[in-house]
Amino acid sequence: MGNDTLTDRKERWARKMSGKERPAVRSTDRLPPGQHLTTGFPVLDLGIQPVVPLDKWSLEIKGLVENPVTLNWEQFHALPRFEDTSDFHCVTTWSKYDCRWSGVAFFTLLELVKPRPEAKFVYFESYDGYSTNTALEACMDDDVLVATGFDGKPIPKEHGGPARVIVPKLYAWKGAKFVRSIEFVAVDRLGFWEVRGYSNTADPWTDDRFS
Ligand SMILES: Nc1nc2c(c(=O)[nH]1)N[C@H]1C(S)=C(S)[C@@H](COP(=O)(O)O)O[C@H]1N2
Ligand SMILES: [Mo]
Repeated sequence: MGNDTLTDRKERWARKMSGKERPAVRSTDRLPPGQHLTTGFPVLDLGIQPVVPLDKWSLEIKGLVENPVTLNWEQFHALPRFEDTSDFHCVTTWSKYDCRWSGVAFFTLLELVKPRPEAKFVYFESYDGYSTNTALEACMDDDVLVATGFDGKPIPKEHGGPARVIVPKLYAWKGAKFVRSIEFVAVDRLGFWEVRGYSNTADPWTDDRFS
């Protein structure tokens, strides 16, 4: 399937679904409303899985911070390591429990770059041209990380290796696979799916899928 086809279809679907009113009732179940459990690990992307050799990889952290940095693979791995197990919820209705991610906690990156008080949002860009955005507050949760490992092994390319962002409490499109840069901004800037009708807040527990 071509790249356009997949993106166009998902976009049409988002438009269709956005017309429907949904009550914002917070689920108390582990499985958010409208989701079903999957045991496999589906791959969702734009049809491009960029090959980024580790000696060419870098993560740029920039914008409204005291200490902007560009980390190479070695420098990134010199940061304190973090491991966390979380559930994964894709807006296309599948959820996967108990994903064991390892990498660097987002709060470690915050300590390193020191966002200025004006920074209220975060904008992520990826090696495949993808982008997404979150409120800074959403990234300050203790389960948010830039992951390089899944289930004790390096993240396979199809799941966003060398490094991807994981924001477990939001729908999974808020976590950039193949992440390349993280920018702290004062004014929210919509990412790839956010400009195409997906919710900006993306809370699985209130079925908050479309804007
Ligand atoms: N760079 C990039 N990150 C991305 C995407 C993408 O297309 N490109 N898709 C998002 C979506 S919609 C989902 S559900 C998850 C899918 O992750 P997976 O392929 O590991 O299941 O990655 C998110 N991050
Ligand atoms: Mo998704």
